[in-house]
Amino acid sequence: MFESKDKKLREIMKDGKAVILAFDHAVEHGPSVYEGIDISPERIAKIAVEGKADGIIVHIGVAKRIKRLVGNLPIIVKLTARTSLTSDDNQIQQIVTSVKEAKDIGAKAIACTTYFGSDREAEMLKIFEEIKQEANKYKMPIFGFAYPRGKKLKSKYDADAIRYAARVGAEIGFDVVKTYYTGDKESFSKVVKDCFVPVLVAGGPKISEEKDVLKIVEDIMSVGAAGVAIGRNVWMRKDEEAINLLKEIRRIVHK
Ligand code: FBP
Repeated sequence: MFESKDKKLREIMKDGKAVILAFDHAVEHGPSVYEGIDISPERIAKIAVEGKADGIIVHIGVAKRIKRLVGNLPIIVKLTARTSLTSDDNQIQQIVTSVKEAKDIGAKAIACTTYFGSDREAEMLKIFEEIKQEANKYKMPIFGFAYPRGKKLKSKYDADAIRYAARVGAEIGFDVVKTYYTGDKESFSKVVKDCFVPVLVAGGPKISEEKDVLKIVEDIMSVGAAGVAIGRNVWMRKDEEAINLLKEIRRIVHK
């Protein structure tokens, strides 16, 4: 049966907005960083389902494990990876899962990271082109993580660099861009204005007060963001707090 990318995207972003739970961190940062937190796939799936997320971003191993637990919750499989065991100068993510593999387990979309500005940017652009060809073939929407990197940057949260990375993501074929928050509404409004596809915001490192997380969500939504793809700020809390916070985020994003 013919299925368009748009139809699949609408299953995740019914009103053009989305609250996605992100969980690729044990690959990117390693388990010991999350000592004391239950990072089992089953727990994260339960938080996503009970918190009524619009989707969950995971690697293929987690996707296979949670598939039967999540019911209709759309799974977005992340295709690229790097670990923190490699040198900080080695800013590249390699393809570790194919679009076909993601589709075969029932994923509704795929995700991949591109580090714009990295010394290895050219390789990453080539990797994205390979992913895009396959994603187009299988009609899978692409959630592209547009993250600035590189020696020219003082910080990866530099507002102009985030604006630039998000724009490039839209130009080269990301269906949805996920990027960092710039830290203030004014600069983030420029990121959204110049990025002609929906922009989701990453949550970043855990913020202790929930009200401060919700304030960021209010702020980004007020300047036109399409929602969040948030991880640590949700699942690093106790189960009930995580679930309630997700619901609160939902209330703001979908209002
Ligand atoms: P968070 O909401 O926890 O920041 O998760 C979003 C995310 O994009 C993850 O998917 C990814 O592992 C992480 O941020 C990467 O963050 P960083 O580039 O700071 O390592």
